[in-house]
Formats: sequence, structure tokens, C-alpha cells
Amino acid sequence: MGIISRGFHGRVRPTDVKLPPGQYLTDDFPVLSAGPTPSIAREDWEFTITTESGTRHSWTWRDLLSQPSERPTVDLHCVTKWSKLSTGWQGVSLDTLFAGVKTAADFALVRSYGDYTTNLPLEDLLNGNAWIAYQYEGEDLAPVHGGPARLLVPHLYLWKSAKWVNGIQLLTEDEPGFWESAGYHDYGDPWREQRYQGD
Ligand SMILES: Nc1nc2c(c(=O)[nH]1)N[C@H]1C(S)=C(S)[C@@H](COP(=O)(O)O)O[C@H]1N2
Ligand SMILES: [Mo]
Repeated sequence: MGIISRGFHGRVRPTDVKLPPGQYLTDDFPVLSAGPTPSIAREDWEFTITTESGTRHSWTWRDLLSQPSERPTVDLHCVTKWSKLSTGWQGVSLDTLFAGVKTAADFALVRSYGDYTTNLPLEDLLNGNAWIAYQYEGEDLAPVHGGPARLLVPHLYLWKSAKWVNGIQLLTEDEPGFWESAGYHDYGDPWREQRYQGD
């Protein structure tokens, strides 16, 4: 019997591979917005989680800042093929905001000021996977990048990271958001290259 080389196989990826398939690296931080940048005063800002039964849990800007925050360093992958590695953020984990929310829903539809929406399984917002981010590289998040605050869910393509986030509607059935209705993938895992419906 000869020597068997196991090689790489299965779903485990080598730890030195930082770029998902089809992506290229950029040092810039490109701006991609489907519409104009809304202007949201912090004193008017509000974030609301609405459960499937209609119960609302809201946070003002002060409420948000009074929550414990985290400083994740994450890689960003845009479906237009740029990736930016090791970006530094500050924000509140969705686990913290969901701690007092009773729900049996499996899906979330995220809403932004300015009407953008995006959908994802609720599970992908929990367990340390997502934040409401309000600082980028030590500065207040710039309006073009979603300031005052955006969703950050870096394990999925960046269109899921809704800028100017305003709320999350919990749903018992999946409902497509803006890009998902236009033919983009319902889930959008960059490592499985789920760019478009059918990928
Ligand atoms: N509200 C809102 N959020 C959005 C978008 C948008 O058009 N509106 N574009 C999405 C897309 S397609 C991408 S790639 C990222 C871009 O984030 P950036 O402009 O900070 O790079 O934001 C996502 N979040
Ligand atoms: Mo995008």
C-alpha cells in the first residue's frame, strides 16, 4: 500500500486563503448605494425590532450607545468582486439587542432609512455574526458608508450589511429584500459564490 496524501478536501478551507472565489483585493473603501445618502440626525434616529406577532422593541441613539459595544475586525466581500480585509468597527452585537426579544421566527427582513431592504435567516444575525456598527476605524461612521449606523454581517456578501439601518422585521416565512427581488441570491455566502439566484 502506497502513501496516501489526504490533501485538502471537504468543507474545511486552508487558513491562508483569505479571498473567496472570484474576488480581488482592494485597499480603498468603495461606496455602493442604490439611492441617495439619507441625512439622519442622531436625535431622530431609532432602531426597532418587530416580532412576528407585532411586538416592537425600540432603541434611540442614546439607548444604542448605552449598550455594551464590541470592536470586531472583519473582512468585507462585495458581490461586485472587491474584498477589503481586516476592517475595524465598533458597534453593538445583535445578540445584545435580541437578548430581550421573544420570537419563534426563522427569518429577518432588515429595513433602512431610505427604503432599502435585505433578508437573511435570523440565525445569521445571532451568535456573534452581526452588529449595529457606528464607528469605522475609530471614527464616527461616515454617512456614505451608512452613518449614523449600519448593519454589519460580514460573513455574507456586503449587500446584506444594510446602511442607515432602521429596523428588523421578524418573519415566519422568508421575504426577499431589494437586491434579492432583483435576482441576487437569497443567502449570499461569498465562500460558496452565491451571487445570483441559482448559484
Ligand atoms: N441602505 C442601503 N444599504 C446598502 C446598500 C444600499 O444601496 N442601501 N448597498 C449595499 C451594497 S450592494 C453594498 S456592496 C454595501 C456597500 O457598502 P459601502 O458603500 O459602505 O462600501 O452596502 C450595502 N448596503
Ligand atoms: Mo454590493
